[in-house]
Formats: sequence, C-alpha cells, structure tokens
Amino acid sequence: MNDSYLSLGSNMGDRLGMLKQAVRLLMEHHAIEVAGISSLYETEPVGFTEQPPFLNMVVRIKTDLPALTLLGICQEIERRLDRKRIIHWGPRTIDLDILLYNQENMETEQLVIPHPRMHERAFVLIPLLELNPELKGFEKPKDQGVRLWKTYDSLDAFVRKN
Ligand code: X6L
Ligand code: MG
Ligand code: MG
Repeated sequence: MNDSYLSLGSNMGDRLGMLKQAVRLLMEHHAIEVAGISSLYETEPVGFTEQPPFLNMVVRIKTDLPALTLLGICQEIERRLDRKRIIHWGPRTIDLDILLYNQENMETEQLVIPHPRMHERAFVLIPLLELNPELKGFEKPKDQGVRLWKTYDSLDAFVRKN
C-alpha cells in the first residue's frame, strides 16, 4: 500500500463545503483509503496576493494506485468541483496537490514529487506536520499568515452530512 499526502486549498465560494466535497470524493473512491485529515487553517494568499484568504488542509491517503493515476483522480475532482484556470496562481474553488508519495522522488512532465516548493509554504507544512509530526526532512515554519480555523477530532465529524 502506498502512503501519500495531498494538500487541499479553496478560496472561492463555499470554501468549507468545497473541501468537504473533495474529501468525500476521495473517500468514495474504491481504490483510496483516507487515513488522516488535518485541521483546517485560514491562510493569507501567497504568490498572487490580491485574492481572498484560503482554507488549507492536508489529507493522508493509502492507495495501490500509481502516483500518475492519483494525479488524474485529483484533476477529476477539481473538474467536478468546477475548478477554472483563469488567473495563474489566482482564486480557485478547489486545488488538490500531491505532496508526497511514499519516500519517492519523481520528475515527469506532469508531476514532480515531492511537491517542488512545499518546503517553503507554511500553508502546506503546518497542516502536514500536524497530521504527522514524525515526517523527516521538514522544519516547522513560522506560522505567519496561517491560523487555525477549525479543528477536527475525527474523520467522521468532517464528512458527516448536516
Ligand atoms: C515568490 C514567487 C514567492 C512565487 C512565492 C508561492 C507562488 C506559492 C505560488 C511564490 C509562490 C504559490 C495557495 C496560495 C496559491 C494556497 C495560500 C502557490 C500557488 N495557492 N496561498 N497561493 N494557499 N495561502 O493554497 O502555492 S497559488
Ligand atoms: Mg496548489
Ligand atoms: Mg495545484
């Protein structure tokens, strides 16, 4: 079983609803087991700063699927949640990025793992290290621009329908 971490982010529309739907779609996939969910953090936008704040989180999954197949599933979920690519680094309903896939390094046209700039991004590292403080090779960054927005004591609470 492969062990992978995904970063999820939303800063358009019903941000919490988008993240919940994305996690639910991952859970409903027959070849994916959602093994952990971080708290939700509200984060100041980086890269392109003139946009609304994000909600970011990290999800741990177990799967027999290869990384490139997992990428396809992430893109399919983005499509289903109406992700539009209008402004580069701009606002989005949902973004799913593969951070880690086992301890593997890979570099293809479509996918680079570990995610190239994850070591610099507090909105990725803070939820990642919350989920697994044992992960080697990552420094917890200053939490500037990242504040705890909602904690989740269990997977159930997150995906429960109202
Ligand atoms: C200089 C140049 C410094 C570029 C930083 C950082 C670019 C991050 C893109 C950068 C640079 C990104 C999210 C976000 C984006 C998100 C928050 C990106 C891609 N996605 N800000 N900005 N959360 N808080 O999920 O990550 S655009
Ligand atoms: Mg991203
Ligand atoms: Mg992305």
